[in-house]
Amino acid sequence: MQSENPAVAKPTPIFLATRNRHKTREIQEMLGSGVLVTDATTVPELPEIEETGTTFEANSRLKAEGISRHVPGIVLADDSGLEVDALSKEPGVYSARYAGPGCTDEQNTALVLEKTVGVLHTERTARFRCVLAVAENGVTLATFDGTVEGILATEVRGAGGFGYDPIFMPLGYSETFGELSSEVKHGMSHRSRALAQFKQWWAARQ
Ligand code: ITT
Repeated sequence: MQSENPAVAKPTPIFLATRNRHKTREIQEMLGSGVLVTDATTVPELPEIEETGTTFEANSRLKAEGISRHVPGIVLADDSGLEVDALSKEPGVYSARYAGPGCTDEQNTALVLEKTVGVLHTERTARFRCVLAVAENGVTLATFDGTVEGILATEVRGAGGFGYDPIFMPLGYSETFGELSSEVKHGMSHRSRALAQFKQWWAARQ
């Protein structure tokens, strides 16, 4: 029989107020094995939080506060999306449901490409934004934001990542996030930049 090794520390748990498993996977990868990220897909009885805000910050606070009323300890929420300058910063906070309620990533991506047909390369500037909110017992304790600038591709390229990754080329690259490795994405993404600030805040708190 194997005995437990007291030198091997148990991962610190953190609850992520999301049902988007891609966000959970990315945040778990970036926080590493010292942290165990659980999300709302593991607790079906948690309420659905309506994203009624018009900013990423407002929606991330709504999700963190709403879920932290039902989950002990601190809760992290991520509200994120793509802003396309040629579309007046759409899809923005509507990124997940741009092509309508219940739509797929592929339908959203196709709609952005359709609406930008004929837009010149120099006019195809875009960015991903992410706001992370951390809350406890229904109160937001802090928020952190991150952005990555880039150019919208004219076609879907690559099968990596999720969401709009196959049509977004970060500045300095001719490949999309769908083609680049997750290590490259995590080295510069909107989510990793917001998460770096959260990590500092969390370390100072512990
Ligand atoms: P939760 O509210 O449950 O967290 P959601 O997917 O509805 O999940 P958001 O309202 O924040 O979350 O919408 C985020 C959308 O923005 C996401 O579904 C993608 O379409 C897009 N998005 C965000 N981060 C992205 C990334 O790193 N790569 C590609 N697309 C991303």
